[in-house]
Amino acid sequence: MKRNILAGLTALALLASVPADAEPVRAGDITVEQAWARATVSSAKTGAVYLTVRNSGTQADRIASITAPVAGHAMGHETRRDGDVMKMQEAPLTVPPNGALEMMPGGTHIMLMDLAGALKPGQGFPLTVTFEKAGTVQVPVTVGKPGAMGPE
Ligand SMILES: [Cu+2]
Repeated sequence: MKRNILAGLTALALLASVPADAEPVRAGDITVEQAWARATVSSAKTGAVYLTVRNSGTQADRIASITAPVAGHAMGHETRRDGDVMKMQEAPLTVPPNGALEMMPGGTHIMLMDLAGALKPGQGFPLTVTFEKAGTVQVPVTVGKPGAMGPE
């Protein structure tokens, strides 16, 4: 009996270490899908996560906080063209009612600050996202290639 429990726990641990394959995560009216990050070089202190949040409710919701074990802190960012230069600045992550917030390279994204180490292609990590209304969800993030333009 004890053996079986141990075997079960081992299987669970193995499952947890495999990057989850883009299963949508739901909380209330909110669905989070396709969370991915770009690979980074080891000297990089920042990285970007992209995901899509769908809201089936009649009220807007907003991401209040984001944490990840691979980063010191994380925040919403948007990329804007300023003349010939692309600049990033902090931005609210609002999900419109009966709509979606779609993050993508060159647009809105989640900036990971103070990375503990390089994000390697194929690696996975959990992102904890707290919505003002829907509450907290844990979203599996898969790391794509450097410069990837979408989830693989
Ligand atoms: Cu950014």
